[in-house]
Amino acid sequence: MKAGFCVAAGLLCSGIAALAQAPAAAAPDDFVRTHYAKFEYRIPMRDGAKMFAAVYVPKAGAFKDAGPYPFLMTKTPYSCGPYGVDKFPPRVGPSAELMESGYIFVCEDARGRYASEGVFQEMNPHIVDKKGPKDVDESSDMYDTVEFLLKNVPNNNGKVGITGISYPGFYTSASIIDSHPAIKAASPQAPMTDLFFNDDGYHGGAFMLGANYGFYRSFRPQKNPLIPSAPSPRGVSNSENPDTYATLLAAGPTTDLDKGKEYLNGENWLFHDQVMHTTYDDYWRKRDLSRHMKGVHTAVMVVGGWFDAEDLSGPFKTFHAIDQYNPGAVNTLVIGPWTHGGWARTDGDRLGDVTFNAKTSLFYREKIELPFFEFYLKGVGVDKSGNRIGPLPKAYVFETGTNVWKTYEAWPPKQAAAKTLYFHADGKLSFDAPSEKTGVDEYVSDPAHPVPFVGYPTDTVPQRYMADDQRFAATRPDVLVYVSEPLTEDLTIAGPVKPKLKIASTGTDSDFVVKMIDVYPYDYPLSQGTDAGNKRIVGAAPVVMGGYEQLVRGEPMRAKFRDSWEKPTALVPGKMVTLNGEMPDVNHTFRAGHRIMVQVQSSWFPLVDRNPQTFVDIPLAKPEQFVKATESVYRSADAASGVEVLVLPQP
Ligand code: PG9
Repeated sequence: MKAGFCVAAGLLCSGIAALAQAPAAAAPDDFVRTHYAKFEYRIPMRDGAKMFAAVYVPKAGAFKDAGPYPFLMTKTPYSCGPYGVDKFPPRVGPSAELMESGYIFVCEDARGRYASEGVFQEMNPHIVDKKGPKDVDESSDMYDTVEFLLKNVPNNNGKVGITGISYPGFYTSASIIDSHPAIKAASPQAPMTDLFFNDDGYHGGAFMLGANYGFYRSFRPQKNPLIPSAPSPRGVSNSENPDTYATLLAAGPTTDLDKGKEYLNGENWLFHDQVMHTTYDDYWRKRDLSRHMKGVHTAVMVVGGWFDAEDLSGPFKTFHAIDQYNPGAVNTLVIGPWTHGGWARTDGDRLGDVTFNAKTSLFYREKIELPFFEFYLKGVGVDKSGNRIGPLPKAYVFETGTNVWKTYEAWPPKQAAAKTLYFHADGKLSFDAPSEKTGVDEYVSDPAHPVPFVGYPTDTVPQRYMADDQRFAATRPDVLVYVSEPLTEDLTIAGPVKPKLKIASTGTDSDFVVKMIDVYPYDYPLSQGTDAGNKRIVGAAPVVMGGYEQLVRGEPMRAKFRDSWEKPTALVPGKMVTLNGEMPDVNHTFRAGHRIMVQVQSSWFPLVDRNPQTFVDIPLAKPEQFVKATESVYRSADAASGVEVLVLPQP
């Protein structure tokens, strides 16, 4: 097959199972076929590998704007199907609004995935000092791709946009390092940035078992990129217990999972790598994209969701890295009340039992995302309603609690000031530091009976968990609860949430999970529930929201990493140590009448793998190494514990 073009008869064009990139658009189902002509290319990279690209070019007369058109690209490891110039997906591009505006949409299979040649690497590491054409990475591949497209695709205006969510978000960020001058707009969305530091792999040093257990059942190495192994569903099959709390508790150490049939009997090296690199070693350091975000010459809009259970941290890391290494760059952060990719896939008006009183995703797609690309790729200065559009504010964020969009000149806002909420006797919480000479709260943590992360059976990680009611946990003897008095006025926090604990354990390792919670007043009105997929349950019994304990932010901290992510150290049983952490940012208002709650526990299962509470390489822990431990949290004048937040002045 000659480079650069695919013929309809070849293997490449066979109908490889298409993974729908996104839900069907509101436009007629045949909109893509009637408005776009499809081409397929095999684009040669400098090392000789050919990347597959599906290109959709506006048909003459199909749009008011006759072109020439900019490119709007995405790169994905999840397939650019359906393959074949006579096969069309239900939608092209990130939104119906953009599809209906007219762009040259390009989807490129990632190196070594599906119809692209080369060798796939998880979060393909960036090569700083390239010595020759064999030294290739996402930056060089994108440069070569753009050069090819500009020369070979008809009716283009010489400008390129790149965008994508999750892994495609990673490819967007990695592609704009030393960016090609034709790239004028990039939007990394929920970009994986550092899998070990609070993206998909590890949080606070603890392995995110539930999500990875599901994801790697379908994300597998492909022996021959042209004939991918059929992905298995992320959830469990009907023959398995649909409650992974029970199945993963019975499964024992994660190394046994790794050898299981669902992970190709240990041959799914993608999962194996995630499980076995349990410290911040060179495997992770090479893949920390934030340290390479240099030479960014394009306008950037980083997008994320406050309730993104997979890549919440990545958007903040990428946004701050671009500012750090590219002073003066056009770089905006947009964060809404969304789950992973929710801004492209939902109305954004609710999550579980919590409502946001507005279709935030529709607002984002029409008033933020569409103008961003129209402005930088087409030079359009007004939106559909005739309002002027132009550079976005530095930070464009949705404030939960008050449920309003806010803009700031910096993120976190310069006006926010650090204050600590301290733990007190009798489960009290306040901004006053403790004065008592002594004070400690204790509980027994038993790895055989870990604290669940949700109060209902589930076979996946329902994204609604990030705003779910915590009353199911509050009554457990192995959960500490600290709660403030009802607030007399609104209290708004904006930025990272930093637990600062003084702890001890009778074990030689332990986890401490800190959850910040918004407690609703008892007279709060009922709400209609939704299922784990965030769909309204018609006819469902109303949810009692009075006293609801809404999770605002929660994260684990694995005590062995308290001094070093590279070299973990054991706890000395009974000896008090300092355990500080940083949880991903929030922008939440605790309304007047609400109370602030903090819960502390030593397991969060099966969201997080169990800590045996013995100092050991956890995937290899033996069953007998899983031991009960008495955990102590100190709250005295000389050994205070609490959570530091950034408080915004009330308007
Ligand atoms: N963020 C998802 C993921 C990527 C890599 C490892 C695990 C999960 C995703 O791309 O959907």
